[in-house]
Amino acid sequence: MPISKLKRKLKEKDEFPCLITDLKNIKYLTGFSGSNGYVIVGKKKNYFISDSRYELYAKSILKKNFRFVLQGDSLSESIKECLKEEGAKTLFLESHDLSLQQFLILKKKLRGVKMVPLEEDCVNSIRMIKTDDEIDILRRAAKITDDCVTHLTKLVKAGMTELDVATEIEYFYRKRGCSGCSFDSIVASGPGAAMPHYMPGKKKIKKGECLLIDMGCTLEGYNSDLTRTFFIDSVDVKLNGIYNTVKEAQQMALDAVKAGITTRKLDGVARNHIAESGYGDCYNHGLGHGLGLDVHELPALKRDGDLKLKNNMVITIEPGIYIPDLGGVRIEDMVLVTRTGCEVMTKSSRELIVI
Ligand SMILES: [Mn+2]
Repeated sequence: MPISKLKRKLKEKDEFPCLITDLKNIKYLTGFSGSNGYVIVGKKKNYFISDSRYELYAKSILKKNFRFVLQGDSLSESIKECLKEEGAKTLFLESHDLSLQQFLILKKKLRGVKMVPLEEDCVNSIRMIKTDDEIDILRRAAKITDDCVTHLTKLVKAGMTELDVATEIEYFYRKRGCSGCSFDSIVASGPGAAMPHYMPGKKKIKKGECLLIDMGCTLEGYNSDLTRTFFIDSVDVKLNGIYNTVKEAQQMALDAVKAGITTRKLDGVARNHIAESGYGDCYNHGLGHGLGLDVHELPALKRDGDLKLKNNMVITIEPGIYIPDLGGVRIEDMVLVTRTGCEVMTKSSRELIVI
C-alpha cells in the first residue's frame, strides 16, 4: 500500500504531520482524481480534505484509514482541525508543489504552526518503483502507443500537415479508451525535427524530409511516451548515418539497463557513443526519465545523476541527434527495469522506416 510505504518513510525523520498538495501524489495515495483535494498524513490518522462537490465521491473511494474532512470556506481551517486532532504544532510541506502564494496564506492563517519543507519529495520517490497494477496499466498504454505507430505508418504521406498527424494521434488514443495524449504530440518534419520540443503547425510534410513523432497516451491516469523518426519517400545521406548512430546509442543504453546501474553511468553509455561518432554537440538533453502518473517523473536520467536504478522502475531511453536546418533523429522507448536487465515495453520496430 502506497500510504504505508509513505508512513514508513516519514517515520525515518519523524516528518509528521505532512500536507500532500500534489494532485498526482494524492491520486497515487488515495485513488482520488478530482481537481481539489489535500491529504494530511499524521502520526495517528490520515486525513483527506476536499469540498462538498467531491464529498460523496471521495468517501466512496477512501480506505478506512482516512478521515474525510469537509473543506469549508478556508483550507487553513480544515488543516487546523487536523493539526488539533494530531496535537501537532509543525506541518511538513511538499515544496515542489505548494505555490509561494499558498504558502504565504497558510503562514498567515496558521499562526504558531512551524512549517517545514519535507527533506525530499517523499511520495515522488516512492512512485519511482511501480506496483504490478501500475506496470499492467503502463504495458497497456505502451501497446496502444505501438498500435498508433502502426496506424501512422499506414496513414502518413507527403502533403499532410504536421497538425493533421497530431490530430490523428489524439483521435486514435481517444478511440482506444484513453483520456487523451499524455502531452502535446511533437510532429516535426524536416528542419523542425532539429528542435527537440517542436510544436506542430500547418507546415506540410514533404518528400525527402525526416518526420520525428514523439507521442504518448494517458490511460487510467498513467502515461506512455514513445518517439520514432520516419523518412518520407527517401532518406538524406547524412540523416541516414545519424539514424544509425542514434539507433546504436539507444541499443547500447538498452543493453546496459539493469537494477544497480547509476543514471549517470547509463546516460554516459549513449552519450559517449554519440560523441565518438562526432555528434557530441548535437545531443544536449538527458537520456530519459521516469514515467507514470506524470509523463516526466523521477528518476531523471542525466549526466549528473547519482541515483541507482531499481527493479520495477519504468523509464524512457531516448537519445537523439539534432542538426539545425537539416533535421533530427530521436528514438525513444519505454523500459521496465528488472534485476537482470530490462523489458522494452514499447515494441515498435526501431529499424529505419521510409514511408
Ligand atoms: Mn520522453
